[in-house]
Amino acid sequence: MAEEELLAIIKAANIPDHLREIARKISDGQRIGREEGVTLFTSGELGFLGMLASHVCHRKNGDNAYFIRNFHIEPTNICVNKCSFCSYSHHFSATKWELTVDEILEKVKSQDPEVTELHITGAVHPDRDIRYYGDLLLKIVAERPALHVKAYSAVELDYMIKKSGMSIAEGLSYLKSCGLGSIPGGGAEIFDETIRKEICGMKSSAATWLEIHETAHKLGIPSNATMLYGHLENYLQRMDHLDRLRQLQDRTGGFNAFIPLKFHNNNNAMSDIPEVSVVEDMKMYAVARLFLDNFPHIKAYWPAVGRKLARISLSFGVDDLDGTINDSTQIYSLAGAEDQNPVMTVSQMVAMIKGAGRMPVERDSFYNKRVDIVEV
Ligand code: V47
Ligand code: SF4
Repeated sequence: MAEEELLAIIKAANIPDHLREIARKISDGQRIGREEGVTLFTSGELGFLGMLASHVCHRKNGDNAYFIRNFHIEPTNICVNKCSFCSYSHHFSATKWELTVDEILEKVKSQDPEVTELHITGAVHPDRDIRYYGDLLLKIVAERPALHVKAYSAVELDYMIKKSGMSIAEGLSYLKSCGLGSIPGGGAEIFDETIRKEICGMKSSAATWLEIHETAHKLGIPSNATMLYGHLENYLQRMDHLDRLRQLQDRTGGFNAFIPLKFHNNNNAMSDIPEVSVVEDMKMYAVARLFLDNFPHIKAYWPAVGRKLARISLSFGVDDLDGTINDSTQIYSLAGAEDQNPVMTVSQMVAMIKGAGRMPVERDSFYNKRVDIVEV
């Protein structure tokens, strides 16, 4: 939709003046503030938010909706922390696992040669240090040199780097030299200190999470950012989280994608909290797209949100559906997400994106289009 068309709709639409003013700012490419974000959550109707977010999404990425051929490895669920929302760590899950290096390498070897990215994240194991994780990267890269390895959340990194006695910059440089390509967005949860203390008080602080990502960006290691929403936090706390990310991105430009993660309430210490509605999920995607004007991509992680909603999210500011995943991730299946065995073929991914009226683009880890995009 062209700017003039959007402006005409905004002018004609029967919307209150304060929302019209926010829409005008967005159409003009101006930044909106935290309070305006809260207003969008509280009084922006879903259709209105979808229209604005789709407009901004199109301005940034055209009709493109990205996916990647990837797979996940979760090395262990044995954790030094005890986050209340977690269904995955050995504290709550019925199973307890730690893969050996050989088992991890077996998973790498057995992947389709067309897969381009490996995502590694897991619990914070008390006995494993930075040399273990560095050696693991070296072995993976020796096995599959072309594979991009996006590995270790800031919380895992914080633990292994502190244990080694290195500074953050030294630890990250060492891991980069072993083959670390980028850092996933996990562990951000919610930055607001009061809520963070309540739901994951043992975890690395918000300041540490942000410092690790900022240092990584300065070392040329890109990363993603997440936010766990739909539990105890209020709208202002969500906006505070987005604002801290936007400020960091202004300084470094190192974030690729923002991924809102909906809280799932099965099998954890927060099971009494009901999950938020689909309307709330779509509002979250849209407000993220409208506020994070310096983030190139908003990702719907389909194993967390479900296939149907992932498709709908493409009309609420989302331009990335993550990937084919393969069946090894358990974080969401254990927390009650609909997909117990998350895997999608390229054909399914392409069909899903086309069904939403968007252009499927197979990307690499840096959002470059792969030349051999598969048409089905
Ligand atoms: O930090 C854990 C979340 C995250 C629950 O960077 C839960 O491309 C909802 O960060 N309900 C880890 N969420 C996963 C993650 C991620 C996933 C996909 C792609 C990328 C990326 C990153 O999972 C944790 C936490 O926020 N999580 N338990 C739960 N019960
Ligand atoms: Fe451990 Fe991560 Fe679960 Fe927290 S969310 S208990 S850090 S595995």
